[in-house]
Amino acid sequence: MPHHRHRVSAASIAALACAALSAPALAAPPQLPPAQPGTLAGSCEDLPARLGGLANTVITGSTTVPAGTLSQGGQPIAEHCRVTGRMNERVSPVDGKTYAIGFEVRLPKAWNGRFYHQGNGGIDGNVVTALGALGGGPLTGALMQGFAVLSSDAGHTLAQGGPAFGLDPQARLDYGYQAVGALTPMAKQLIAAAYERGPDRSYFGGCSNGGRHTLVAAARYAQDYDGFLAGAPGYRLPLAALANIWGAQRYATVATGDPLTAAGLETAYTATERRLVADAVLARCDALDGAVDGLVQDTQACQRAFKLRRDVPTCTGARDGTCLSEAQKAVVDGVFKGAITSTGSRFYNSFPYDGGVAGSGIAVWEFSAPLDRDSGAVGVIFKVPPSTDALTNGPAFSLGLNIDKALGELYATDSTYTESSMSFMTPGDSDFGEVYRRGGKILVYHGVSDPIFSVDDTEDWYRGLLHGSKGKRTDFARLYRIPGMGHCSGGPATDQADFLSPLVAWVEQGQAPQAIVAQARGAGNPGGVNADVPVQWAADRTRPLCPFPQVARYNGSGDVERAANWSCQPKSAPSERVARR
Ligand SMILES: [Ca+2]
Repeated sequence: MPHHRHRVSAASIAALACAALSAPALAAPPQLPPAQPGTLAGSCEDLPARLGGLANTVITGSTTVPAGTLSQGGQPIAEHCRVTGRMNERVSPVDGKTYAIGFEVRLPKAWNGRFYHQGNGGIDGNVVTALGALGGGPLTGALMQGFAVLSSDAGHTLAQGGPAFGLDPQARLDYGYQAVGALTPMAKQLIAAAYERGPDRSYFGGCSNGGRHTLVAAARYAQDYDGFLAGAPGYRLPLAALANIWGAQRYATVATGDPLTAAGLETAYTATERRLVADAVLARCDALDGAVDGLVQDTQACQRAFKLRRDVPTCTGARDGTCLSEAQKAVVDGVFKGAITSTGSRFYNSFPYDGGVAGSGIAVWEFSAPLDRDSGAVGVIFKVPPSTDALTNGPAFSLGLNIDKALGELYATDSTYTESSMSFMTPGDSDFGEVYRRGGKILVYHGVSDPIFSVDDTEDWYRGLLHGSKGKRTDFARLYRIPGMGHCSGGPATDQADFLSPLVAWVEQGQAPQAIVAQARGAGNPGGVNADVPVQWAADRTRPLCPFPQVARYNGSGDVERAANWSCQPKSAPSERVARR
């Protein structure tokens, strides 16, 4: 049966707070000792011989990568050893194809004593270079910082047929979580052979589907890792993908072009009209944080202050970019309110109105992805039974999909597919107690204008996490919202921040992260320029990202472009302050 999450009500929070007062305190979790540096022992080329064999693993290469061969953010990466291989090679009894879990591990000569498991994005299927690239524009990655970094294809290759791997039940499970379970002990053995000791501390990180991998690892493999860095975690990814298809079906009702093409579907809600809505949001919400600066820090207050129907003009004649039709308003507002079944039951979360709702990444996620990505994911990887027509005609599959029926199929099993996608893709009902008890920490970040995985959904997960233990367990997980940011990066936002260093300091030194300073990637940024940064902003604008539910506010004096003149304050603005505007 579908499992529907509900927003935690104020009354239930109050009840839980009272329960917390009388609940016995749990033993404080241990403080994990910090990692110690090490050096690659012996030659990289001889490493396979020193390994003495790894279970179910074929090593296909072990080669020294000289300093400067790779670079990140314009900086050279130091000498390291690249080991490639594959695990669990097998022939599928369902589709007859050969599958394996492909991987690479990059082992720095000068090692910081840590292991970083890099979660990759999309539907995986490629061994993305194990740089340990971090959220937003690249600063340094984990490899550059001296971590030993693992990357994998999660058990299938896109070259073999894209989402068609979903026809093989084991490939589904590997993609969901079992590749992580196979790879982790292998990588730790490899590290132990390379440095003559295993990693002192282990981390898991990624954004999007990589963020999902991270939270699933925290739920299922908590004993193997100490720190988890989850960006835009699509922790209910099958529901998010189905919700996006639902949105496309809604947009199709007001498209003037052919909705079976991305360009045609986008005629439902054009770039000019998205800019109109973004400007209307800013007119109501920008000043709520004390500065009219093109960023809406107080997301909650903005949802009370902005009303699409009231604040955007309604067309009286033809659409000309200065108004939305009544029908468009119903569709757009419906998409922001969240996907529903035919009987009005919400099966995925709302999305907040924010200054980033016209970001350049929106069109891809809203109008292209439902036709060419979510179709394959929902149709072939997530549904039981799968629908192969999603492989041959994604747009027709998505726009013709019976949402109610498909929703049930995300939770379904049969004799071939014995685990549902809502089981293998999600952390389930885990309270992450194992992470807490071993002294592990979870740091999550999420763009407020992410159009595919809702920040509201992540907030609900976070509230549930803190209150799920009846208040007994707190402060082992933190969430940072990034106003204006789209999916993982981009949008009119300060989207460049180092989350890994604060996570390491939290895990290894017990220093709980507070405000984390983020920077805009305007003109001249060495990590790559974000074209969504408005020209009115300082190119290197900084802002504090605040631990949820804190909100950044301008102090009222000093250069508005600098994070130093902003403070994280406890909560959203009082309603009366919003109402006065
Ligand atoms: Ca503002």
